[in-house]
Amino acid sequence: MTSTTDTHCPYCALQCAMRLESRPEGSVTVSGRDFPTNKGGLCQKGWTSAALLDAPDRLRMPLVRDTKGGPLREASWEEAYARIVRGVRAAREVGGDDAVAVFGGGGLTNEKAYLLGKFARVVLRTRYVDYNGRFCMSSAAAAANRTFGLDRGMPFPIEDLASAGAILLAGSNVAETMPPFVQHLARARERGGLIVIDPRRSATASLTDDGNGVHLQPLPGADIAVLLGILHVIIASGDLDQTFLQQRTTGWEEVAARASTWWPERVERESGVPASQIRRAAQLLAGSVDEGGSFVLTGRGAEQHARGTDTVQAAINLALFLGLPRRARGGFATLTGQGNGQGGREHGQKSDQLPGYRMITDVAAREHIAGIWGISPQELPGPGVPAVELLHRLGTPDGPRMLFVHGSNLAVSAPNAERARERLTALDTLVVCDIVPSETTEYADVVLPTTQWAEEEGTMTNLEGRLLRRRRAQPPPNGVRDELQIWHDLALLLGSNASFSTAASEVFDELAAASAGGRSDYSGTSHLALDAAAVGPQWPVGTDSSSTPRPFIDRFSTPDGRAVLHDVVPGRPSDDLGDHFELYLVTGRLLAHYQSGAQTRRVAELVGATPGAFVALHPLTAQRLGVDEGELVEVTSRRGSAVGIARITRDLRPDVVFMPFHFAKLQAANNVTSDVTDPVSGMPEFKVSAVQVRAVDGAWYKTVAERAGVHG
Ligand SMILES: Nc1nc2c(c(=O)[nH]1)N[C@H]1C(S)=C(S)[C@@H](COP(=O)(O)OP(=O)(O)OC[C@H]3O[C@@H](n4cnc5c(=O)[nH]c(N)nc54)[C@H](O)[C@@H]3O)O[C@H]1N2
Ligand SMILES: Nc1nc2c(c(=O)[nH]1)N[C@H]1C(S)=C(S)[C@@H](COP(=O)(O)OP(=O)(O)OC[C@H]3O[C@@H](n4cnc5c(=O)[nH]c(N)nc54)[C@H](O)[C@@H]3O)O[C@H]1N2
Ligand code: SF4
Ligand SMILES: [Mo]
Repeated sequence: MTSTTDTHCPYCALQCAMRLESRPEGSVTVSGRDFPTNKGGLCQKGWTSAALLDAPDRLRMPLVRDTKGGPLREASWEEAYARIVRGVRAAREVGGDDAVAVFGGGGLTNEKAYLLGKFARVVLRTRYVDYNGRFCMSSAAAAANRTFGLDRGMPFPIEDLASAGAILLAGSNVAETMPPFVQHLARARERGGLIVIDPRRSATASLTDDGNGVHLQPLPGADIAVLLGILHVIIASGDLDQTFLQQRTTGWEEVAARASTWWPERVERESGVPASQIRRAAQLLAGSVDEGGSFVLTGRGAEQHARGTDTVQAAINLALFLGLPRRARGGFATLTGQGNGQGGREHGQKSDQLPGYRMITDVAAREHIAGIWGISPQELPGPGVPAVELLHRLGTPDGPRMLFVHGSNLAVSAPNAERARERLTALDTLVVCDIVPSETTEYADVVLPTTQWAEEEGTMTNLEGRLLRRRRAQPPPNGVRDELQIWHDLALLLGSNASFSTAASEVFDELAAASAGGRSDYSGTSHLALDAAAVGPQWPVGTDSSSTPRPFIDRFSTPDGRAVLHDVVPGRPSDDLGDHFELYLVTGRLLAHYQSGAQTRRVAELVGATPGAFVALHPLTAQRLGVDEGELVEVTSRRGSAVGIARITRDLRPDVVFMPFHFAKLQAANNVTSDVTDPVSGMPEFKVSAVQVRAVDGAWYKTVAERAGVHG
């Protein structure tokens, strides 16, 4: 008999609702379901997501490596666990509790994110826990926390966008990264009010064609100047919301003074965006505040810079000057990326946080969480370090000697990836838990096979801060274990008597209690309540169980209720042009692939759509470098090189080249990127690197590629 399960997509933060039909012989079909974010729609990755369930090389047995450099071989769970326990003991003998580190992922369910943090702090007793959300959302989170006192990426229901007269997208390419999102832009486009800031004419920038809006195409990293220019015009035209600024914010006078020095012609000189476009963008935003509403939204293009927090801040400042957050129609939001990017950063994978978005240095928070975990506050470790710093410390004399990775393929996705791979090699023991072999499992001493999305129960928190249920449609393959089970088993074997339930609903109840009274309070809901609701609530969901769709309408979450503006100044990228590195490389995403590609490079239809890396460049640049369409080119920075097929296009500025980061080995864009990070958020500068580009000999490449095992 066919069984039907209502769940959500395994991939991005839009968390499109889907229905899975599982047939007895094992085949699964996917269809879209109505939900606020997707209205029944799915993208190509969603449609093809079931293909991953029976990937031919799916991990089905633990693997261990007997000697460094030797092969991985199949092992029993008992043997793999014993190896891990030995590794933990040996590392602790050398370096104490902090000799073991944990790296998590924003794709893990809330239940797993919570238990992984608990495992790190209670069982391993290490301060070294962080996760790939540092690569993703941390600049926006830092800017929101310091301004609003709360980091809920989208502080309103996504459906509020439907009436909008103007929407500014700074560094977000939703047409490829969240295709069903484009329907929420329809009204703004009809009114000619879509504003896209992107150094590329991305698929989303093209949505402004035919009078639907305006595309501002600055130099990478020049957004602060552009946003200050727009603010300059708004202030000069008297379109600022003075009452709102006076009553509900602080710090706006300094920002106004700064903006007064960034007139549009100066911004044009700095960023390359014509002054007329800056004025147009300002008019569109100001003109729609009372006409359907104006919205300012940011994506990774604004954030993944050495000054990412300040860039998001500039966008927030703009929204505050227009008084957007006080309106039911209008506001500022950041578009969270990973499936559980929002929930994953609330419950304790981040080095400085405890569940409920509590700070690990806060005495009351430590007491509360220690109470839930049955330990004394003194036993709780202190704050660790952000992801990139954690990677840098691996295998150094004073750093961690053992690492657990759950839900990240960092050998491909970490910045300056060659350095990251060297650090993995320097570890005594690397444990990687995944559903498929990845470029990171290639470095592992122990590989643990785990369940995936349609095989597990849990909850996710989507980009609106809305809780939803992930449901099990079919049993996992024999030999595979749920991570809740893995942490339960390892806790026992490592001599901990803390409770590690293997039932997701019980873990949720514990998480809910731990979050009670915290900034992201989930205490008023449960699996049962979420199952009964047509659409889940947006947090905080306190004891009265009510949803909080628009937390900032009347007051912000800062101690005095006021939003705190911060003065920010334009500057140059940290990895700037010079020394023969005369072009900027921008990295980003393609429709058909997800992240490091560990999942989507295994789905035939997606590989068919985009088989390998390419390097997009402007015709003038191609001509100057003597590169033809389809030729192999190599992109080199101060750190390393990556290759791809040349794609010549007018969608780029002549001073910018683009590469997707979904491909591995010689095609990995992160061989090139810099691991300099934003000082506030710890986010790496993925979006801009100074590079040189040259055509390479195809025969040479073929030999090297074959040796390195590159396909596509
Ligand atoms: N298909 C697909 N969808 C995804 C993902 C995926 O891997 N594949 N990943 C998910 C995740 S985790 C995330 S974080 C989101 C990311 O979603 P997006 O933020 O939309 O994705 P990106 O392609 O990384 O970056 C967006 C745009 O920023 C532009 N950009 C680069 N530099 C700058 C700059 O200096 N200023 C400005 N204004 N723009 C710049 C790039 O040209 C790019 O078009 O997507 C989610 N959805
Ligand atoms: N150059 C460049 N680099 C970037 C970016 C960029 O724009 N440019 N973007 C950055 C961003 S925003 C992000 S979010 C990162 C993401 O990069 P990664 O952290 O590498 O993310 P994924 O590729 O999604 O890796 C997730 C891994 O976990 C596995 N997995 C899936 N579900 C589970 C599960 O439930 N449990 C476990 N244990 N494993 C699971 C998958 O098979 C996969 O191997 O990349 C960053 N890197
Ligand atoms: S937009 Fe995101 S959540 Fe929706 S189907 Fe595509 S990958 Fe899945
Ligand atoms: Mo992300």
